[in-house]
Amino acid sequence: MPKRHLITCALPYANGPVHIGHLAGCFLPSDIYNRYLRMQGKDVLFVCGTDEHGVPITLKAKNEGKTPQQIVDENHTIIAKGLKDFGIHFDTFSRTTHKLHHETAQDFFKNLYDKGIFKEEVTQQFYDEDAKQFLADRYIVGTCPNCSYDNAYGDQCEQCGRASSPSELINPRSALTGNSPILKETKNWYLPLDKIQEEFLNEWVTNKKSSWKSSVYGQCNSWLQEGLKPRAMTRDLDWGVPVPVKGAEGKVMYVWFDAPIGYITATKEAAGDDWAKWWKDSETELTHFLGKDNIVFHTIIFPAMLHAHGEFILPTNVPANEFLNLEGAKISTSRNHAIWLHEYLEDFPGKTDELRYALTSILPETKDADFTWKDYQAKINNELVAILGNFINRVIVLTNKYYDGIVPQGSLQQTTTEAKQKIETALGNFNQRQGLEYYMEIARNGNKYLQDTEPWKLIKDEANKQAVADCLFTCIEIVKEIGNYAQIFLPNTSNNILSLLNISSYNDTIKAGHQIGSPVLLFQKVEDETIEKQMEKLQKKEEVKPESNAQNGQEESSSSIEPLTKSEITYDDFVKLDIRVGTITAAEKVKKADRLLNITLDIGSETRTVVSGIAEHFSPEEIVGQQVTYLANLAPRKLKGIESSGMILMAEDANGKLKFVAPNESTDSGSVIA
Ligand code: B3M
Ligand code: ZN
Repeated sequence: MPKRHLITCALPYANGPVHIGHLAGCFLPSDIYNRYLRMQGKDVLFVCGTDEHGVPITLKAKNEGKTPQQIVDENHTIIAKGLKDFGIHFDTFSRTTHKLHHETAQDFFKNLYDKGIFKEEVTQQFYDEDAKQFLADRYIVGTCPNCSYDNAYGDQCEQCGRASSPSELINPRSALTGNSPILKETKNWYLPLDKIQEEFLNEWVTNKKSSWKSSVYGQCNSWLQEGLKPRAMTRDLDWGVPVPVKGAEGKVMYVWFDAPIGYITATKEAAGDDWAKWWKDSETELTHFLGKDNIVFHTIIFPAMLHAHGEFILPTNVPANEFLNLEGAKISTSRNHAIWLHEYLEDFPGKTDELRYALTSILPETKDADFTWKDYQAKINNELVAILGNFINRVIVLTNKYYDGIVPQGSLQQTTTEAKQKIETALGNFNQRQGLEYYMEIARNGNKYLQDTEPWKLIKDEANKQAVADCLFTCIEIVKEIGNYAQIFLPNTSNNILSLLNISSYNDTIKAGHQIGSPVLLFQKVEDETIEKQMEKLQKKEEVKPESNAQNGQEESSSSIEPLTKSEITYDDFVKLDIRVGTITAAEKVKKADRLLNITLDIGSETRTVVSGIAEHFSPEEIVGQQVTYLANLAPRKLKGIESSGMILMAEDANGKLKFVAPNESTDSGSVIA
């Protein structure tokens, strides 16, 4: 059992505000985990802040005729407010432009430098002679060798998504002046990731195999299998943390070097002189929350830095999430296909728990998820209003009606212990969607209990007086439990329930004779009109601009540094796959799972059941008769209680649309694909 828990949430990049993808990717999951641990009485510190260095900020400043500092000041304020309004409860929300951060990052760099960890290397880099500065990859534009888009960046083409390096661009030009850059020598300091891999990372990562999410471990492992290369930790740029060594004048740290050190700075801000126990005591458990595009930085580069330094603990877990899509398409800040927190707050004042709920119920924990306004409406109307709100309202109304709001003397007929245990186990394992489902079970069971007991019938007969009292006494306890766990998922609602129950804390015991409050509805129905308006707004907002896939605004998403290709496999590996043609003979929706279809597949020799996450793309009726490509020997697994054998392989286009992969003419079910 760790003595204390340090939770970090990836630092949002301060070149723009944050949207629901960020909320679902890491803010909500980290906040839920933080609230869950605190409820268990654990010693917790939860830190975050804005990541304020890097090239995109300097480019934005230039385009808008502002200074980089102005850009990050503006965005820090907007981001901090949005997160606070959504109840994301950091102990501190710091900034990487703070003086303390510069000092902390410089101490760290100096420590590695003094130990002789860095390799100094002189390389040729593009240089703009008019602007008199070296050009970061983002400052170089040219024609993409892949799709011929002529405004591709040096590190990535925004049209086709291809990661590249500036030297691959056709006709490279400087984004500052439009001139053709020249190549000029410059010295930089490299972290020898190849060496650190050998002496440390390989083994450290291998040990995480059973405790980390398979997606996180898998990504990490594929980087290691490709073999890491030394990576420059300094840049020729004038915006960032100055490199504190001789010969590095005018250079700053690579933004991904200083950003994670921001977690340490934020800890210092929160804990003052006491900060070191959070980072240097092996009894602290460190958990990093982030989106999948930041995995490599938190599982490889930052741990390599911490290891090289030697005095710091390393993360115990990095429960990264996948991406959230919006209305079936990737969230894109450049196309403005996004729901920004500050806009939601304007359109839905006071309705932050509603969005927290809708997002938590679809968190992209194991694969990309899709937010739709229709689903938002359904979740609120059919779950928050119809189940949770309805139960609580009935209990408060009945208690007021039968007992003038005074809790009757009764005995507990039901407990919520089982649901509580299930919630806690799920949250402890980072299964937060599931945790929310168990949470709603408390309200569902409460409704059922009330419905089965029918106090409104019992009350008619004096002989049942005690039974009515027992029922409402029990229901009030259930309401209290719902309020108690709402502290994790729905913080405003939790406060509202305190007022309904007229108590000041969930530690208070509610005894007979206690006066509760009057009924007030916790949630309002979302009308069709409201949703239609939002959908229209989304369409109007979108300008036709080339799309950027990354859900970050950072200088380099992981895909733009090295291609995220899977590692090579041998022919022997390949022949292990038993791929067949199958024919769908029946399909139906899986209950309580919007994305899943239960498919019956004819594979010639037998019939298989496959649960497939394609329900949002195809209706059951339209796919019967469809031939598919089927991976037959994938180990079976249970999904929503149904055993699913094998997997139907799908093609996904650039817009995230799924398509079946079928033989070009109908063939026998079971035909082998090889
Ligand atoms: N700022 C993520 C991003 O921009 C990046 C995270 C830093 S965490 C140390 O999406
Ligand atoms: Zn391209």
